[in-house]
Amino acid sequence: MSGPRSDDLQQATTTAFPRLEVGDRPAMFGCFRVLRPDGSVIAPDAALQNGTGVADEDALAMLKSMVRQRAIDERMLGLQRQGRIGFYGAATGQEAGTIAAGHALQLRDWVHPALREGGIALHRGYPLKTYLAQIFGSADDTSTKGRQMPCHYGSKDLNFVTLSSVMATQMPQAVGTAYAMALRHEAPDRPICLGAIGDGATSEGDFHVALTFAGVLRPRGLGLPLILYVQNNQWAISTPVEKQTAATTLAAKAEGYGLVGVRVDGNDALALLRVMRAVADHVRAGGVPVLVEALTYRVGAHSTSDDPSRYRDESVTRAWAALDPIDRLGRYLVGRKVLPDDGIALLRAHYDDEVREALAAAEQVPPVALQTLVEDVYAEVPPALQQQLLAMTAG
Ligand SMILES: Cc1ncc(C[n+]2csc(CCOP(=O)(O)OP(=O)(O)O)c2C)c(N)n1
Ligand SMILES: [Mg+2]
Repeated sequence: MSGPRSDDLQQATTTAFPRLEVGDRPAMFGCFRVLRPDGSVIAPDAALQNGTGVADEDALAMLKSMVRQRAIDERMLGLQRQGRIGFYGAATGQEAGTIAAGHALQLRDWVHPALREGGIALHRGYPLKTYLAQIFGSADDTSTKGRQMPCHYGSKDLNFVTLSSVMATQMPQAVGTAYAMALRHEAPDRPICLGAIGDGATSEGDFHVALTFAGVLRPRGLGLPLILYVQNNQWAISTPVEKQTAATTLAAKAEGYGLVGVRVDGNDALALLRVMRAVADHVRAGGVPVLVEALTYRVGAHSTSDDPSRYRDESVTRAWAALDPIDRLGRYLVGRKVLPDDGIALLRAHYDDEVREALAAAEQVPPVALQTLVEDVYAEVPPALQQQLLAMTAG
């Protein structure tokens, strides 16, 4: 039994999507795009639902999560500036890249996130209360028990694996998860795994190790159910993507490992959903793994520890900010009369209220109990650790 061939996907995606810059080059050099920045559809296709291939309820569900994520991110940045939390990495301007990728997955699928994919967990149902508790390291942090930096969410229930701060380590792990799914489940209906990474981390050895194994592991003669998902926001802290690679695109790297590469406008939620759904179907059914490059821009700082005005031209940032993914999808939905003219503002007010209430409750929760520091490693806490704990609590 064999799965779809890689060129089936190329065929499907190149014919189904209007592209940003195509010529006669394959999809990994072009860039799929459905919406213009003003929310109009570039090339409505009468054969597709709504001319875009995306149902209104899907577009609206994505928009809600995107607005919610921005409301959370902006509040968290404010908290860090006030000294109430230690660190935060926002996904501002990348909400489409995060939420649309998550929306294309099924709940039984797996996610190995990078720093900016916390919104996928929220979109899958990770409670805001737990999200905030992870950031605070409070007693409600049931996922990481206060032992991880903020933004390292994890949820067994949601198949959302806690990221390690060491860049790119999640990619070989994602290959392993996909391999396990391929061994345990029958195509064409296998749970799939999304491994997410930033452009900068594609320079890490782990990324290339992952691509090698993604190509050569073929259990049952099929490709792994794996999407390697690069959010190319064009910066790795202060290093621009041009200094990470001389390749024409990051998607092009797929070819060298026997994988399929696809590039998509990372600020266009509809294009992303279309591409990610096509890709998910392809790898679920047994096709070779796909490297998806979502082209976007980090309009904010790298994290709360960074000041980008010191190393980049912020007029470029403003140009990208004008391509905002929330405004674009919002205008599309206003145009379709799914959303009133002030729909985004109404949603934002709603989520600001939600965040304010959740935060007020989260800040009342005490820190994780000290004794948990010595738990979970040994079946019985060894005497030396017991003594150290005693010394800490007595002090
Ligand atoms: C192995 C390793 N080297 C360096 C760092 C420090 N570091 C954290 S994030 C980051 C840049 C990440 O850039 P990118 O992969 O483009 O993701 P983005 O932050 O832009 O989403 C660096 C250098 C790290 N965490 N791990
Ligand atoms: Mg980056």
